[in-house]
Amino acid sequence: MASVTRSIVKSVLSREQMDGVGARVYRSIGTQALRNLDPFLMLDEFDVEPPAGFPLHPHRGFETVTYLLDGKFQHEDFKGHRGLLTPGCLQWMTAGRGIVHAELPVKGQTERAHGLQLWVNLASKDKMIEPSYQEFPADKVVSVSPTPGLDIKVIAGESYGTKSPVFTRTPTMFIDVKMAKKGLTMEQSIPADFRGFIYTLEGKASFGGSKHVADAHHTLVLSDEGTTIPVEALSDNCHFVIIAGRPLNEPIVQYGPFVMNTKEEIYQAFADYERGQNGFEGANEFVSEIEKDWKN
Ligand code: FJE
Ligand code: FE
Repeated sequence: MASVTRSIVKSVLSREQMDGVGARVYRSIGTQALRNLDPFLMLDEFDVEPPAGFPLHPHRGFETVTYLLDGKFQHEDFKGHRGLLTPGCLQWMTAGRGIVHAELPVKGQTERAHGLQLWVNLASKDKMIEPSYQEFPADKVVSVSPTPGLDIKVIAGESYGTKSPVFTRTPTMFIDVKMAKKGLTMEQSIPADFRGFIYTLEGKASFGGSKHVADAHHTLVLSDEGTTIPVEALSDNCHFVIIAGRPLNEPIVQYGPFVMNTKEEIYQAFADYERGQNGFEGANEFVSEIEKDWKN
C-alpha cells in the first residue's frame, strides 16, 4: 500500500530575539506566529556567547530537551545535579513538579554555545511527577547512515530501523538529519497520529508532497495527514531536524516557565516556587556554583 506523504502547511521564519541574560535565540514554536504545536510548547535555536546565558529559573509541568550543536554548555540544578554538554550531547529533562536550574556557557570560553532546546508538554497526569533526567554523551546518541553522505542522529523515536533509547512520556520523535551533497534524498516515517514540524539549520532542501523549499531558521509545519515526509537536498551541507509527537489535546495555561492545565494550577506553581514547597523545597536558598563562577 502506498504511504501518504505529508506536506508543508505553514512556513515561519524565526527572528532573532533575546532571552535569559543577553542570550540570543531564534524562536520557532512559542512565538505569536506559532503559539504552540501540541504537544510542543517551544523550540529555541540558541546561539549564546559568554557571558550571556540562562541563570537560575524554574520549570514545572513539561520536559526540556537540550541538544548541543557547537561549543560547550553547562547546567546545574537546585538538588546539585550538574553537567557539561559538548557537541552532539543530549539532555532530556523531565521537570515534572519542579526543577530550578542554571544553563550557562562555560566560563573563560569564547566560542558560542549553539544548540536546540525543545519544550515537550506533559499530560495532566504527568505534570506533577518527580523530576528526572535522561542524559546521553555524543557517542551514546544513536545514529544511522542509510546512504553515503546521509547522516541521521536518532534523538528520539526511530529512523531507518534505528531506535533511540530515550523514553518519551509524551510520545515524541526527534531526528537530526545531515545531507552532505546536493541531490541526496531521504524519507522519514512519522506515526499517523503525530503532529510534526521541520526546523532548518543549514543549506537548502525541498520537503514533502508540496515540494516546499526552505533555507536556515525556518519552521515548516507538517500536515496532520500522512505517514512519511520525503526530502531532497537542493544544496550541499543540508542540516535540519524533524520533530513530531502525539498531541495531548488538553488545555494549556502557560505563564513563562510554568505550563499547566488551569489558571489555578499556575497560581499554585507561583505560590509553591515562592514558598519553596510541593517540589520547590530549597529553591530560594539555593546558590548555583556555576552561576557564581560565571559572575566572577
Ligand atoms: C525560560 C527566560 C528564559 N530558551 N533555550 C524565561 F531565559 C528561559 C530559558 C530558555 C532557554 C534555555 C536554554 Cl538552555 C535554551 C532557552 C529559553 O531558560 F525558560 C523562561 N521561562
Ligand atoms: Fe531551563
